[in-house]
Amino acid sequence: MIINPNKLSSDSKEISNHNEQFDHLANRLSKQNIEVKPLIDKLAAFQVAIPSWALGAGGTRFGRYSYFGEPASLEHKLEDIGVLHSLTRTAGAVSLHIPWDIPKDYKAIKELAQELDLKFDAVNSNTFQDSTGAKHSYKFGSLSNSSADSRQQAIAHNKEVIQIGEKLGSKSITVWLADGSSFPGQTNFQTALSHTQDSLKEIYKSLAEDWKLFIEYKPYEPHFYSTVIQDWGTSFMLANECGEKAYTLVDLGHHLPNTNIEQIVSTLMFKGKLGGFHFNDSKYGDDDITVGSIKPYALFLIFNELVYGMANNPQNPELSWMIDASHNLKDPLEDLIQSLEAIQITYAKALLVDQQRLKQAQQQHDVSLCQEILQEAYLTDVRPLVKQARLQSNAPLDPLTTYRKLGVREQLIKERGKNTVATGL
Ligand code: RM4
Ligand code: MN
Ligand code: MN
Repeated sequence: MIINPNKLSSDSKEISNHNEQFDHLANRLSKQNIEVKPLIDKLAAFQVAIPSWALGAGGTRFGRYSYFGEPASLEHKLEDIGVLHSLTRTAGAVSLHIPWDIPKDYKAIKELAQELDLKFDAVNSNTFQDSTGAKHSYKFGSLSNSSADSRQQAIAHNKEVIQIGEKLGSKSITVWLADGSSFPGQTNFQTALSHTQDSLKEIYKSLAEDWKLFIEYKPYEPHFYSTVIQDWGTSFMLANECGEKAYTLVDLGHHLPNTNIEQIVSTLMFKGKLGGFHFNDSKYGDDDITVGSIKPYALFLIFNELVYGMANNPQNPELSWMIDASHNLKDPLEDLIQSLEAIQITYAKALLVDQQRLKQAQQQHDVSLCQEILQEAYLTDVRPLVKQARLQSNAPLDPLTTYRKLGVREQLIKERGKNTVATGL
């Protein structure tokens, strides 16, 4: 389904309401010497990739409930992302998960992506499941497995993922490993780490000059005693061992409760080694729920460091942004619209932080003022800025309401039927 652009414009009453609110805020901000236009441009330019696996109903260990009209093919998935992009103009990329979404016809897929104005962002390998007919199992690990056969198979898979990405115009590969152990004594930590390092170096060798390797970390799950790449330090060390095209990837859900993620982001950007970033929110673990739905202030503090890093760390490359979320109850498209909105809102708030004043207050050890400066930005209702950015990009002022008004899900059910099941988790 492709939304007719004529249906996306907001009505004149909505626009005049918005104009009023926007002018009010813009006036206030210009009195604080904040230039509004460049801020809006930054918001409009901020694009987040949608993973091809996140458009279906997510399951838990206990069940999977469909919400109907799920995408049954990669083409459908691109169309879903196209819907998100036309409603928000901030979802201009797709991140493919292989082997879940191997294109059958590359030319056709590239043409469709172009038509929908979507780029191919990082490609993701998957060695956390056995593919049907696979010769060797990943039950006891992939890149770290004590069996050379399983390791070789996992390395070959990653190389194939790079080749697929090359054909589509991707420029990076994300490696997330489920490798670890569930019982003390089950594996030798050093052997597993050393195998992982060697395997990653082998994969790294097949990267083209302009490609990047992102190494994702996660403390636990699916294994409950140890994970080979458990934290940013391990990922950073491996990235350094591989070389300058290898980077750490931070996924918000991949931390133990209360971890200071903003400080991790800051350290990595200082070292020029933050390559990718996965958005989601969580209460307990890798919950993969809607961005900003649980800890919006934590997200703001993280964004504040990202904004600081983007302005002050030219040694760090442009980041690959992706929403990494799963949808067990909500319509995924609605959930993703809410996540995209939360990202824009939080980014806008972080852009409002008066960095100069903050620096001065920090130098004067004026702790209370430092907090005030952050709060001032955080407590500003920035929604008129986000709406203005959308208006500027010909997107509707209110994407979720428009999605419902246009009856997108109903239309998808009509086109695809009730019982389609998307590949993914
Ligand atoms: C993992 C990790 C990866 C994601 C897979 C599906 O937990 O977050 O980034 O692609 O899940
Ligand atoms: Mn992730
Ligand atoms: Mn995850």
